[in-house]
Amino acid sequence: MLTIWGRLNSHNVKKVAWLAQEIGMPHVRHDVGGQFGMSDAYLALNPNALIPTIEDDGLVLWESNAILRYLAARYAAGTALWPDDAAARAVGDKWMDWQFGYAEAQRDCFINLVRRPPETRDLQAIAASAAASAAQMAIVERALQRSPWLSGDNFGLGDIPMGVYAYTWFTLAIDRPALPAVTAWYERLTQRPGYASQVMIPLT
Ligand SMILES: N[C@@H](CCC(=O)N[C@@H](CS)C(=O)NCC(=O)O)C(=O)O
Repeated sequence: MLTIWGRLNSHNVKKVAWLAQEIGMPHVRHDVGGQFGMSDAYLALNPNALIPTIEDDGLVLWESNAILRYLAARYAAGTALWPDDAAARAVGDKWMDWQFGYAEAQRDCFINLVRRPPETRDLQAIAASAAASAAQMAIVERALQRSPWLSGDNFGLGDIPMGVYAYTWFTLAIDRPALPAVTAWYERLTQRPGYASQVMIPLT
């Protein structure tokens, strides 16, 4: 059975737990990282001292997006999650790498508003981060005006990383410009059981 190590209030762990639900893969998840710490046994699996890590059929793997690609290729090949056609896969694939840049833009909002007590928050950093996130989301908006999903005509792997960050964006107490296509996409995501159970949890 698939094993996932990582606390669920981590963006990168959410991606993997959500995909496991989309594929319908039974799995066990162990809380690691953040307030749960990391044992020597865990660090032997992942020398980066980061989460998530998985073990599947003898394979130990870290890097969340590599995990998504592995699980989809192995367990969902030929479906919209992992189309046979390389060009069709690439449509969503680019958004997976693009998300890491987005995460940088949103980072100061998240750290200050979620991880720090109010008296130590850097309001300038929050404002700059909110503006940077909005500029990035405007790029997502233009893509979603052309197709309903970041992966194209169907929900796919490319929707998962940014889908996780969209929940944070819509949940944080920050100024957000009106982005109708992003909002409609987000509302469709909230209807997916795996998103509701693995992503829409308290940010803290
Ligand atoms: N590129 C890595 C980044 C992993 C990462 O930064 N994970 C964060 C949580 S989202 C982490 O491990 N933080 C330390 C901790 O939780 O103790 C991936 O995508 O898996």
